Amino acid sequence: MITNTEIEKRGNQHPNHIVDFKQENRKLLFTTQNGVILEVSILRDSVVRFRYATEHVFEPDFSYAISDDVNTGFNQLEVQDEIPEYVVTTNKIKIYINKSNLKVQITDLEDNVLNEDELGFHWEENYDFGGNVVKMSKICHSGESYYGMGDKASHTNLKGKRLNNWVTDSYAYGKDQEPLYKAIPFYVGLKESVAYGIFFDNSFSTYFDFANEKRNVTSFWADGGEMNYYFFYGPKMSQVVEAYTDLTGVPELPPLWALGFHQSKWSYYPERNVKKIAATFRKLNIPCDAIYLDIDYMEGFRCFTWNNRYFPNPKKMVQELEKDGFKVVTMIDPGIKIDRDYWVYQQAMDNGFFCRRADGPHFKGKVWPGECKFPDFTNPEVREWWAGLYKEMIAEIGVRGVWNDMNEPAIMEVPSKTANLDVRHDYDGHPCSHRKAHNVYGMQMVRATYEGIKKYTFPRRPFVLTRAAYSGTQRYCATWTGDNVATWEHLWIANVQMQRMCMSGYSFVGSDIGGFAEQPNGELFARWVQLAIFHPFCRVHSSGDHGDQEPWSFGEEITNIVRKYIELRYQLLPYLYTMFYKYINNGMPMLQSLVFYDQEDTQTHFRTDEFLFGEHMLVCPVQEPNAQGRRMYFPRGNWYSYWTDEVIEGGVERWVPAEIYKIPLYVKEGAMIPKYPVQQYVGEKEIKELRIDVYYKEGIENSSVYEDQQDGYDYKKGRFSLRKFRLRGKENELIIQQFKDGNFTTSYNTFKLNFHGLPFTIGTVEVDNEEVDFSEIKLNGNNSIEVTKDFTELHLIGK
Ligand code: NBV
Repeated sequence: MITNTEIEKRGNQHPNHIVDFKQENRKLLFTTQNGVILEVSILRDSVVRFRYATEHVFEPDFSYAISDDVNTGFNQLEVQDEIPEYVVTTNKIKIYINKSNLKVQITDLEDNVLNEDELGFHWEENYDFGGNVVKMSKICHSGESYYGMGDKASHTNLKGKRLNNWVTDSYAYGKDQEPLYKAIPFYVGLKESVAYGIFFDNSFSTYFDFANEKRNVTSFWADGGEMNYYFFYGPKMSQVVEAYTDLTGVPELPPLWALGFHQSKWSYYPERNVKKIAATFRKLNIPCDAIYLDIDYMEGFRCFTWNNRYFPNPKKMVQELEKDGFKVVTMIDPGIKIDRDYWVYQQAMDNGFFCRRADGPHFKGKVWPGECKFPDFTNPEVREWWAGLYKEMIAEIGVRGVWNDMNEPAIMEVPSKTANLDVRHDYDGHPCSHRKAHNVYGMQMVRATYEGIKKYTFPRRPFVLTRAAYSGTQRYCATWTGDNVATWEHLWIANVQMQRMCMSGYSFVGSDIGGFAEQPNGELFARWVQLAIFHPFCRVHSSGDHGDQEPWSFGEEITNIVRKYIELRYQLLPYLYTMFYKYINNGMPMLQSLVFYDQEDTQTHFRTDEFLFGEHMLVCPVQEPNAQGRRMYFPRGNWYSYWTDEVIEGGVERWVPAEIYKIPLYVKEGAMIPKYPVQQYVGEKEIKELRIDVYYKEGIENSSVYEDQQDGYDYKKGRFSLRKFRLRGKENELIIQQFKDGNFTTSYNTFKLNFHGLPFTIGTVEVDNEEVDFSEIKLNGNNSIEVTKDFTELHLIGK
């Protein structure tokens, strides 16, 4: 990688003084004497886009990252022409633009600096490829911290790191290895506990230096394209992440089964083996919703074909598995085997759908089937064709989900591991080379896949999984973190990657549980499951060239532990589904790093291990062998031990017990945690009663439960049930108010409320202001009651 200092030596150019200013509604255009134009667009009072042109010319404005449903609108926009700068004021921030050098400083309304240019925008002509290397440098203040950036396998706080976004097949990657599978050029800065964010929307290879090369400078640059970034002001991290998530979009609700436990391996075949695995889950009563077919189900690795020897009747197999509660998910890769007798190859050839090299011939690369050609998924016509290819697999055979692998694209036997940089792409009508399209190639493939699955699985909801991703890919699919390794270090990596992805707007994410490469021992496998049941996507996957990696592969003790945790995930499904609902409706990440949870407590700024699962559960995985416990930090507030109900006052680091069967797990006081009974798969049982664990608090706390049909789109027509609870505890009383929305009728009529930590003995219970008989509500000491789901106010009064 070239260093900043080297870059600076090589003929950097900088904007000089402003000679012209124009305002076009929400766009402000500042032109310098040497031909730089800075376009400042106000999207919201706290969201501003900065875009720079050189030689007076902007590129056509086009991005794959930005969602169609971005919220825009602001309350104020004023521009003052002062000396020595222009001052742009919104309802939330001020932007100072220096007239002599175009440098930008952003402050809050009290003039506290949020972010300021060091050199600011500068560029270097790229004589090899044309265009510019575009650069931005910002001042890094002492005590400033950085978070986000997708799947980086580094400490949660990125200060001191240099990172590269170039989507890469990174088999058996290690801690701090760069680059990895995703390109998410978005970070959250935290300066004096005030948060802002920067999203550098540029699909070329991008680099970020967080005070690595120079202690007081944070910079980012790209191999080409435009300096085009969005600035988000908090002051809370949650506001920054919400705004980024709003800009780049969210998925629709997944079918609930997609949040169950999934089992995968490279590869389960023939059919007999697939069925044996499925039957063992049921025999051992270990819940499971999906089983995956890796590349070996295909005929000679040809996508959209089946190997008839291994799978003589896929439709029948899929149906039988489905009856037993298993959904089948199949793999599809981008490489299409060069084979004149293969219909997919023929169609792509006939229609000119394959990518070409600069001088005209098709781009060829070796992957599993041997030599392949690669569809140009950045062409909308190609995407439509690709979506159509799924018809048979989904609509006829009944496969319920698809995972797109190798979509970086990964190419074998070449040092770059990917397509040649001169390969041409349509880029939705903005023709370019692979240098620009590489980071979005996988995203556009999985987008096409998503369109196909969505269409053919209708009226049910699609489930799609991708390995490669650029910002915005979260709109289409879940993702996993690629080929990890069965080591304790990778358990640590999985934990930070999930938190980081959630902070980067991409919550539907999981790791290969137990590790993809190499073989975990039982202890590592159990510890991994204990962590991963708290990850939004929960799947065991392994490379299969070593021992087995099913829940029962490590002896009875481990099987029992693993079963217990998978059961816990199934009990927590309504809580998890509600987390998903909040993610897509409020941009709330499903997992929260401690710094996100409480940015004002500086103790949290460098924590990596502990995280919040949803709003109310605190998890801290055990990440080393032979542990009987570990030290963990409790954020401020009071926390109940999930296992013993002991209450711990936060703001301290403590040693907590964590024998092999126990992960440190705590519940925030005041929380109401909804639970379903254990099921072997989603929908196995009709839910007759919703259990809610109520954790007493003196004071107020809000909780909610979102439910619907668990699949299909009726929820969009109002057939959902959203219950919001407001708990208010006093010394001798507990009041729970319920606010309902939506017109979905749940299958149960009652709640079973289990009380934790009630400080008084229940003397009277009132439902909607009327005292009820204890037999009616089945009062069980101080532990539980059963009440109608329709109450608006429940009142417990102590004796
Ligand atoms: O298709 C085989 C594997 C797959 O199991 C894994 O999950 C992917 O990340 N695939 C990579 C290709 C081979 C990797 C060595």
